[in-house]
Amino acid sequence: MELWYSEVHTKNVKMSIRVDRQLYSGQSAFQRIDVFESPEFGRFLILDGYMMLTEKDEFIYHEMITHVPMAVHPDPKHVLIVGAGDGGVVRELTRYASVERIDMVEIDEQVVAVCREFLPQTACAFDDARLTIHYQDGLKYIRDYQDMYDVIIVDSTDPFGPGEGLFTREFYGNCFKALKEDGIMVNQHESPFYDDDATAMRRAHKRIVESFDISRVYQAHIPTYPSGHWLFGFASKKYHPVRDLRAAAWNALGLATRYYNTNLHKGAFYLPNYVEDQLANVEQDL
Ligand code: AG3
Repeated sequence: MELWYSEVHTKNVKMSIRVDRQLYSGQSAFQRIDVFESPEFGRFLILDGYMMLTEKDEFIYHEMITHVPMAVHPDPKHVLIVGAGDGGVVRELTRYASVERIDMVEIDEQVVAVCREFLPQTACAFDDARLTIHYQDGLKYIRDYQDMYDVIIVDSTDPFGPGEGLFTREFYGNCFKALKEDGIMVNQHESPFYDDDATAMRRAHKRIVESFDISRVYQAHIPTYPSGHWLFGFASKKYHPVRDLRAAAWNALGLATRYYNTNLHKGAFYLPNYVEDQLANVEQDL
């Protein structure tokens, strides 16, 4: 008997992973949650049918969404994480001794509970004393804060379903307000490759450019996401993602990483022409 998980990437393309067994399936107040075990990718988490992470390639996503802003900001003490119920960003962030407080806003308490039980590889730092988890909609949470955070990391689902509000002008504007005068926001920024993903990517970029003075996009290779070519947004009030990279200081921390390094950091901001063209069109249309 063959058991396969498939994610439909376009109406003509799907990606399938052979599964040994299903570890969990449940419906929360917000979404369907599934966890599988597979021979190639280890355990993996699916929300509403979409791939969130696998044990084999999650290091790429979590290192790139966390270490890029942390290597630019000179003194990140207070960090907000939006979404991220699997704990991967918390794991990476808690490796920084300089971080004093982490607020995490996750809409779905059940995702955290399921990940604690079935995905210990990512959900391993939820008990860190610096962390406070707020079970709330990030869109609403952020309205109440001003001049509060050094770094905001938006680790959302795709821009439909529970994550939709995290791709709106209102949300980005409020992130700007919630950041200190030299704050940085990064977000998962969809893929430039398939048409529907590229449309979502351009729409997100347009809204971020409208809210932040400095707004660039960087890339990583994530095998289990649509097309494998994924983008992140870097939006900032003061620091440029490449010119203000503090490579020597970051390297002196001695953090062992499997994907991120400070040369790759610079390279990740040099984008293929077809991606630069999509971004330039958005910037022109403003
Ligand atoms: N955040 C979801 C990235 C989007 C994946 N999209 C897809 N498979 N269609 C990942 C959460 C990891 N902490």
